[in-house]
Amino acid sequence: MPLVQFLMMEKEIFLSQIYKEKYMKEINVAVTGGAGQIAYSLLPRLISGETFGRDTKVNLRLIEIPQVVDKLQGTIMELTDCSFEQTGQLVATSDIKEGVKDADWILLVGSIPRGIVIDGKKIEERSDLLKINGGIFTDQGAAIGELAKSDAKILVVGNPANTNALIGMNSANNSTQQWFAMTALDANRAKAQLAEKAAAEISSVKNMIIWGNHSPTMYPDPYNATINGASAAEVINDNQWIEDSYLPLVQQRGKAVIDARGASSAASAANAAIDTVKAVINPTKEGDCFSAAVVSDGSYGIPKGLIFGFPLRTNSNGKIEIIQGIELNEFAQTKIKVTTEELESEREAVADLIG
Ligand code: NAX
Repeated sequence: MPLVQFLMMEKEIFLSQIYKEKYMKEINVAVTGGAGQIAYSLLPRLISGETFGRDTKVNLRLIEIPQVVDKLQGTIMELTDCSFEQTGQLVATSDIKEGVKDADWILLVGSIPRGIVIDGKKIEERSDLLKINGGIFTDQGAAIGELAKSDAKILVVGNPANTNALIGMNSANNSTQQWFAMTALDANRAKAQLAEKAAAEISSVKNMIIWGNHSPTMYPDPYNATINGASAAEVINDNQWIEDSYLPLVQQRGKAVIDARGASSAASAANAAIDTVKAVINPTKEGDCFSAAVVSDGSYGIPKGLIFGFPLRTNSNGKIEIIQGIELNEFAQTKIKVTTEELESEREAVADLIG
């Protein structure tokens, strides 16, 4: 290589290093379940500049259970080999306190799946699952409340996501931090079905609201979703399809993916987590909303304190608001009642964990 070209390259590397050190913001992001399949798709996108911006260096803490934590060294090698300019420190730990200390964002992806055998018993019942994961989320919540930043944002992906978030938030007991449970995958699935049925571009589907629980009782609202500005249900004009095909398809999509792939949704789940983070940190465009479950303040008659899927927007000051004034027809009200009752019964099942 000619000397001049070599010197120019060296100069560029030197300048980009100076730029990085001088001007880049730095944030700390913690992810539990770091060795799991969702994390494998999620982690590179958190440190590539795509999610938090090209001017933000991301220090990533990967948290796993002690039996698995060594595997994270392989993940760290791969993340290092991506060679992203936005990558800061990469740490693997099984100590939740070390992981969440001074964290700006915490993605709680890890949880115990249905069907696992614990002490000779196969965990199938939702109530058992709630209790087992509840134990995890009390400890994680307490560590977050005490050690993460006062304006930390916490996104719960691990199922049962809403009630795990409820337990974590109550344990954290830190009112300036903000907890979310993920329903963006449900929203993306619903948008895709509506666009396909209407033979419309996916970009024309807006205002997709997932009401309630991230479970088969969720209500992916086709009346308030819009296609090119008009109600999706009106554009599609086929109530039978909405009731008999669309709703069950979206509500049962997770199971359909498992049946087809032999494993649960991972790339699309990771994508939805990235979508949620971006939606929280960037102002929401006029006429649109994003979907996530947050603590109910009583809006739409939902009992206070439940972690419930609402239509949300991020305002220009970065504040997250529940969008008010959405019309709910009788059909919607019946569906929302079912998912509310399910969340209330989940809250009842973990009453001893939320004080
Ligand atoms: P995997 O089983 O591949 O990975 C989970 C990882 O979490 C494992 O490596 C496990 O060791 C780790 N883990 C368990 N307990 C932990 C703890 N206390 N601290 C730290 N790590 C812990 O599952 P994956 O496919 O990645 O799914 C993760 C979770 O996402 C599951 O609960 C799954 O049900 C849930 N999902 C939630 C979705 C949503 O829309 N909210 C959709 C996709 C997914 O089903």
